[in-house]
Amino acid sequence: MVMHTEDLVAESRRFIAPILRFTEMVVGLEKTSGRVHSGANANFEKGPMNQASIFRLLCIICAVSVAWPQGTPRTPAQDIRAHFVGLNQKIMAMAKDFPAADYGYRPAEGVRSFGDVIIHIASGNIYAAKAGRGEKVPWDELNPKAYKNKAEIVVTLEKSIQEATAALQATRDERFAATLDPWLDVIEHAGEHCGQLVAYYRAHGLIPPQSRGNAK
Ligand code: NI
Repeated sequence: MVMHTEDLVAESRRFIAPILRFTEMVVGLEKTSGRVHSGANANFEKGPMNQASIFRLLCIICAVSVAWPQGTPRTPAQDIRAHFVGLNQKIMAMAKDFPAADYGYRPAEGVRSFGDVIIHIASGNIYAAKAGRGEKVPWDELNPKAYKNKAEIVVTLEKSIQEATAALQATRDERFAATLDPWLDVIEHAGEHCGQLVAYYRAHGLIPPQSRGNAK
C-alpha cells in the first residue's frame, strides 16, 4: 500500500494526538504527586518528569507515529529479501572494515578465524544461490585455506552475495507462499555468524561498523 504524504501526516496526527494528551496527563500527575512510577526506572522515582525525559518520549512517539500508518505487514517475499540483503550488507561492511592484519585472528584453537568465518558465510550464499534456483545441491563448503588474504576473501564474499541476491530477486513472490527454503535457513545461519564477527570486533576493542553511530 502506498500512502500519500498528506494522508501520512493526517494519520500521524490522528495517532499522535491521544498520546500527547496522555503525556500531558502523566506530566501533570507527576508534578502533583512527585512520584507516579515505581520499579525499574530510578530516574522517574527521583521526582517530576524532566524535559529530557519528555523529549525522549516525544522522539519515541514521533518514530512510532511515522511507522504506524505504514504498518501493512511485509509479505514473506519482501521479508526474506529485506533480511537477506540487509544482513549481507552488515557482513560485507565488517569484511571490508576489519584490519587485514587481524584476518587470521581466532579466539581459541580449533575455532574459525575472522577470515574463515567470512568464507563460511560466503559458502552459505553460494549454496543459497544454487538451491534458490532449484538445483538439488548439498551445502558445499569452500576451503578457507584456499584464500590467502583479506582482498581475496572480500572478493569471494562479494561475488557470493551478488550470485545469491540475483537468485533471490529472480524468485517469484508466489514461491515464498509455498516454501522459504533455502533462504530462511541461510539467513538464520549468516545471522549467527554475523554475531560471531561482532564478538571478534569486541574482543579486539573495536566497534563494529553497524554500531558506530550509537557509540556503544
Ligand atoms: Ni555455520
